[in-house]
Formats: sequence, structure tokens, C-alpha cells
Amino acid sequence: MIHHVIRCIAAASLAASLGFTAVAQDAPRTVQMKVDGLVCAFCAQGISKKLGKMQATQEVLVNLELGVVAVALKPGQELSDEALRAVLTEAGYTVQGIHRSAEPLDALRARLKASP
Ligand SMILES: [Cu+2]
Repeated sequence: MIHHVIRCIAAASLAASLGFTAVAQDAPRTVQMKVDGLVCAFCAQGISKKLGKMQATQEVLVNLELGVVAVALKPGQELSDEALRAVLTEAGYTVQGIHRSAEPLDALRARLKASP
């Protein structure tokens, strides 16, 4: 037991010295959704507002052209697929799919802009 703990601490400090921080940083903190019914800037604004009000939300990204909505979660906060679906469905949109990743919102934004 003690040995196990010591090994873990050693591994953690080794990782830290190599420039890696906590494992949690690689956890999926970005929730990307394919949403149907996004038509205009008001849709984007409304969705940003609704999702932005949620406690776990750090930042919202809406790409109208591709029908993509993404939410970056605050550290240590969670947002279930069901909760996200509920908000968007209630607002009149259809969620086609939800995908979680560790891709930062800025990177996702750049990638979406670059796609045709
Ligand atoms: Cu609209």
C-alpha cells in the first residue's frame, strides 16, 4: 500500500519535471455538438447566451455554417449530454450528435474556420 503511494508520487513528480501537468488536463473538457436548425446570427446569440449561463460553462463556440456548437467546461465541472440536449431542444434546435474531446475551443474554432 505504502509502496503503491510512493510509486504514484514518484510518477507524478517525474511527469511534472518533464513538463506534464495533472492527467486531468487531458480529460475531455470540450463538448462539441452537431446542431440542426441554426440559421442566423440570432440563433447563435441565443444559444451562446443559454449555454453560457450554465454553471459548468467556461466558453461557448457557435459555428453557423457548419451547425456546430461547442462548450468548454470549467475545470472540475461537468455537463451531461442530457442537460445540453434539453437546453437546445427547448430552444427549438435538434442535437444530432455530441462528441467530447480535449481540443481547446480556440483550436476547434480555427479548425472549423479552415474547413470548407
Ligand atoms: Cu436564427
